[in-house]
Amino acid sequence: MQRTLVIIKPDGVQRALVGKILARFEERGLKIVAMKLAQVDRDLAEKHYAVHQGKFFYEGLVNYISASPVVVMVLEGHEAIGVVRAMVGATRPWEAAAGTIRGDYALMGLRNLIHASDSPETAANEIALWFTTDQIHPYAREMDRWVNE
Ligand code: FUP
Repeated sequence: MQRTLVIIKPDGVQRALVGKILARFEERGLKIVAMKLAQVDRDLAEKHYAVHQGKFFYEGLVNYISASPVVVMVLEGHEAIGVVRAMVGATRPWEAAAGTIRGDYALMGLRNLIHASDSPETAANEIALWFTTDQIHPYAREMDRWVNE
C-alpha cells in the first residue's frame, strides 16, 4: 500500500468542489487516512514549494496556496501515488485529459485545483510536513477485501 498527500487548493474549496473531488477518490477505492481544512501560512507554503524556490512563478505559487483555506489529506491504496496523479491530470488545465479532475473542472491559468505527491520520496516528505504521526489514522474498512483482493 502507498500513501500520498493531496491538497484541494484554494480554488477547489472556493468553487465548492471538495465533495466532488473527494467522491472520486473514495469511489476509486482510495482510503482517507488523514484530512483537515487548513489556512496555509507563508512558512508552510514556502516549505511545501521549496523545490520551486527561485523560479519565476514561485511568488505567485506561494500566494495562491495561502490565499484561502485548503483541504489537505493523506490517501492510502494500491499504487496510490501514480493512481492519484493520473486522476489529477496534467499541470496545465487546458492540456489535462477529459476524465481527469483538472480536465473536468479547470480550464486556464494555473488555477489547477489540486496538488498530489509525485513520487514516494515526495509523498513521505509532504505527509511529514502537513501531518503529525498521531493525525494519521489507519483503519480497516469492510469493503477493503472487495477493493484490494
Ligand atoms: P503538478 O505536480 O502537476 O501540480 O505541477 P508542478 O509540481 O510542476 O507545479 C506545481 C505548481 O507550480 C503547479 F500547480 C502550478 C505551478 N507552476 C506555475 O505556476 N508555472 C509553471 O511554469 C509551472 C508550475
